[in-house]
Amino acid sequence: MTTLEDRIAVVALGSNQDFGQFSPKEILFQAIDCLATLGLQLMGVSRLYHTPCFPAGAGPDYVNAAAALVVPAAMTAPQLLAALHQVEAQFGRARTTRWAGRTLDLDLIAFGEEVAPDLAGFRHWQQLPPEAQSKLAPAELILPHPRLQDRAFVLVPMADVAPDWRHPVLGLTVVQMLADLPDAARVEVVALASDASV
Ligand code: PH2
Ligand code: MG
Ligand code: MG
Repeated sequence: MTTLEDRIAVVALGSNQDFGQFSPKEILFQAIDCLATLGLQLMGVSRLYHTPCFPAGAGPDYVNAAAALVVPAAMTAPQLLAALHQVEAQFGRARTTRWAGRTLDLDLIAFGEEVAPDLAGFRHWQQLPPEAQSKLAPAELILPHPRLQDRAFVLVPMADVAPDWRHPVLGLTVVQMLADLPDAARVEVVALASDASV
């Protein structure tokens, strides 16, 4: 049952590497089914998108998507993250180097209005200069995801499932953050045909 205390979380899904016989597109469909078995109610699943790897040239193109989940009131963000890591592991995800190709990446983008670890910690990572962004990765969970507003491969799918979610620090909705990106970034994120072909 959904209660008033339940929160909406947004998970970004990505894959740019086959897992056994499964293609990135098939992996994402299966991962979405898995999320539904975690005791999380799926509110919405975006279309699947073909996106160029970021940083450019660092690996094969990705398939990206987003899911909006109803999180039970008793579940914390770290608990949800641990559940996402379990699903990643089921799809052969090895946590090696930061920009390694990935069979399945499940990123916790937003957890209701939560700002973590706190406002100062969030701002530190959100305002990190671009040179440092490629070298440093936070050891702890930062919410909302500190690069959410920069990435068309996150915002375009998220606009399918939570267009009106408002960033608790930046004060902008998903639609507004997307409008602030250059056209060139948005048009690189291309919806896959919704038929069953892979
Ligand atoms: N994820 C990354 C690194 N680069 N590029 C695209 N297009 N999509 C991703 O999901 C992605 C990426 C790290 O998780
Ligand atoms: Mg990621
Ligand atoms: Mg990740």
